[in-house]
Amino acid sequence: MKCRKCSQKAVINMRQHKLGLCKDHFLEWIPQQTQRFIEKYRMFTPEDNILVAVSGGKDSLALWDILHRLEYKADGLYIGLGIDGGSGYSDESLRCSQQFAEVRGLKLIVVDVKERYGSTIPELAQKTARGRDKPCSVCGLSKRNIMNRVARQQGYDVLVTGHNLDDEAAVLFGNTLNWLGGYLQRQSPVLEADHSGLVRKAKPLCRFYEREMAAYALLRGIEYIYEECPHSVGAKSIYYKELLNRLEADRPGAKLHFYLSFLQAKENGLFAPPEIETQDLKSCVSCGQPTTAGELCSFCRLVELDYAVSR
Ligand code: Q46
Ligand code: ZN
Ligand code: ZN
Repeated sequence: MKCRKCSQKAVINMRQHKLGLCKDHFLEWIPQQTQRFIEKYRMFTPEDNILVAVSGGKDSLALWDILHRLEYKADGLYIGLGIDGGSGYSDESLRCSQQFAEVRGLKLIVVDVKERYGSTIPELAQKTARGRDKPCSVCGLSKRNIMNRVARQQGYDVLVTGHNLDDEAAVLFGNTLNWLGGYLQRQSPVLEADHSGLVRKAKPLCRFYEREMAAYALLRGIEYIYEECPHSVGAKSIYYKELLNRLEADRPGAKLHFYLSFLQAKENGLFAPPEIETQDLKSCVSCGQPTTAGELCSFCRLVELDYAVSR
């Protein structure tokens, strides 16, 4: 297969676009497309201060690299979860993130959950009924709270994450299987801050396939952590990704079509407003982020509980 632009040997064939590209043209195409998505969904502008949520994986580091190449003002935020899993997962992901930032002279903010809140994510999860078997819900809740807090406190205009099309299509699939109206309503390439405690969020890679991001990271020589978090084993999202990959193998472009036609349907008003009206939300007395019940949000309740236990 030849590159469509220069007829040299293609390094990637993107069947959904019927497009093959050589290394140089592929590495040019990705930032061009990203810029197109940033503008199309009005994610941010060159004046904005951007905070990139960095995990040390290929997607978040590729995203930071692309934004840097596009000359956006983008700092990184790494959250140390304290997950070891026998392989030192968190240590290795921190090392990849720090090395990436150092080589490019970029600013990386590091928040270590144990240092800041007294317990690692697996330890916090042990203190809740639903987190005992799997720490993912506690982990997700904690990451969201910390990302918002850092972005707001340090004056960032937007928080960006490296979710790719495979991630978005798998979430969409799960939400559709269960017809979760509120979640479907909120799933979007850009999410406005609809509460004073929140920061606006954007996903500039949401239209790239995972394999395109892997190819980009590899061809750019980005050193990232290959291993997935040990707690992701058996996650529903992985099962949904496998199902969608089977569909994609038979019908190239099916995943992209699923996601884009969802966005279109939403624009056409298919989904009802969120189940929880934002005016019903209160502000957490501790961190200021939205909460539906009580004075403290779920995250602050969790870490308060932890302080109480460790005192
Ligand atoms: S990091 Fe955290 Fe994921 Fe690991 S514990 Fe679960 S949620 S799987 S993105
Ligand atoms: Zn070429
Ligand atoms: Zn709170």
